[in-house]
Amino acid sequence: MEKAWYKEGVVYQIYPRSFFDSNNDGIGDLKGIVAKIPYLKELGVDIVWLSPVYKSPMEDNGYDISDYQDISKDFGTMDDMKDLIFKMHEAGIKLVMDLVINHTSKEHPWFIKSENKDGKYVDYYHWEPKKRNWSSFFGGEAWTFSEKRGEYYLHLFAKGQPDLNWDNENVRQDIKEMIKFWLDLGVDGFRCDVINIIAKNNNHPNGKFKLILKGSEHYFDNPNLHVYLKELYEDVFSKYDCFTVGETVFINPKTAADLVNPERKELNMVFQFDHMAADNHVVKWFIKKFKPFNLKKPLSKWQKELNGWNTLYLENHDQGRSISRFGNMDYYYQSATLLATIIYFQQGTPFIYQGQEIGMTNAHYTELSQYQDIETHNIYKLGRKFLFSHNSMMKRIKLMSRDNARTPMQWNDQIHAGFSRSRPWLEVNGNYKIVNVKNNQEQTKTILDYYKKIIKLRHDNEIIVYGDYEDIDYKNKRIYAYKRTYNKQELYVLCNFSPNVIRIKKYDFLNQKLILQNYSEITSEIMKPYEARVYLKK
Ligand code: TEU
Ligand code: CA
Repeated sequence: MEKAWYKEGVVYQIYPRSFFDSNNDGIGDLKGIVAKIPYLKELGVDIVWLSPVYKSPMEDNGYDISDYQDISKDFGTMDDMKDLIFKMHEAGIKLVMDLVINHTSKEHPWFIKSENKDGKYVDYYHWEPKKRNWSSFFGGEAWTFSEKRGEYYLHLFAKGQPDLNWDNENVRQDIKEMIKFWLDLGVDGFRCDVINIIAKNNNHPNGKFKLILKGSEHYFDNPNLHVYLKELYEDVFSKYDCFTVGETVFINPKTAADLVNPERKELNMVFQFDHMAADNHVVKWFIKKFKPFNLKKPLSKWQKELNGWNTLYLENHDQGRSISRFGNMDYYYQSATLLATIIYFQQGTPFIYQGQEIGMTNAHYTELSQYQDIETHNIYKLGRKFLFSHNSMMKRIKLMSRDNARTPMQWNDQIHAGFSRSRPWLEVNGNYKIVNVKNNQEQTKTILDYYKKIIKLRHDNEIIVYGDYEDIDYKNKRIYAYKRTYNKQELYVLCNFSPNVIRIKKYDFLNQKLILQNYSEITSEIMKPYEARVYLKK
């Protein structure tokens, strides 16, 4: 296994809009991130990934970019961005940006010119004189009529996010130039938004009948994907000391390996979503009761089957909070730390989403009007159209809306949780008086402390980063246990993923050195609810 800084580092994802507001306009910003660098240092993370801060009409909170080489006024200026890169590097933290190149905003000059059939821009996007039946990831149709051009354009996400035509060489050239611009500014890598769907069948045939994502057979696993990713790698990424993590939808360990196997020279790692379906039927709005085994199964599968480097995450800006989905509020500290133990002692690069390290929970909004997210509102409308009741839709939204992850970061118990002195763009979670950074820093035995310990352990023990993975008693539905092996070392993770007190086997490793635990008192063969332990045998 080849060593690399991006395998050894711990990544912290910042959703800039909700992190810290430096000028009190209710929106988090770049200066706000600079102000919190000491916090990131204290936590011990090595790499920060910023969700998009580019110029954007904000139909999808910045995932709709109208200028790749400018910063949204909401967040600051290009000088603020340069300052942030400089100060992060000064603090020894690398900075990774979001790269949204499947689509732009419909306000991007390329799209405006394409609508006007202006010169080389005619085919920068996907156009058809007749509407196709494809459906969008946000619910509803994926082809929308442009009055100006008199044709339909493809948008796999919101109407304001037209998909770029990657078969067009000029598009690829422009994108490559743009990526170089950021790498030359000092950026250390990219999280590549929905990167495995950039290549499409350019005849755009109608899709087969399907309940969701009609038309997806015309862009999933398109062979040109690999051609284009190799081109990006060859012409750009390989020339810098940077890394790429692809966000990849509907992927399995085999198709993922075609992207991340180092010999293929495409991406360094990908985010897969199998374990995000532990409480739903793949489409997150079709919820089902969470069962721990449904989290264990996909996680173990990817550890064992992926021929390449994994990513380790439980949350991001699109997902409900992990404690609310997979934990247990009756055992708040224990279940939050258990989840962290399970995921971050596996092999791969760890990603922590802002607020996860202090145990932030779902938003607990009661009214639809409290939600801002375009996906949430689209889905509500669609659900009602298909005769789901208001209550049924609200139940799904309360668990799954992306806004659950986007509520402002809870810094302290003061007004607006210390995020801003003005009313934030999205309401603060009502539990901020208890759940906040300051309490975590001042009290003993906190979730934040536990995260700091994990990060330090990963830094101090190569076995956690590079060791081989092997399940222990895989079929046990309540115990999640595994072994890591590296050189002559062995590491054991033992978790009781249940609210019951259980008696466990007399495992050999129980007399090894305990390096982490989430209960102060431990009885060797009895495990308390959501108890987690890590043993190291040197
Ligand atoms: O998300 C891609 C994606 O597949 C989403 O539809 C995801 O499944 C959904 O948000 C889960 O609810 C990426 C970004 O992470 C997301 O924030 C953007 O809205 C989307 O791409 C479009 O750029
Ligand atoms: Ca601000």
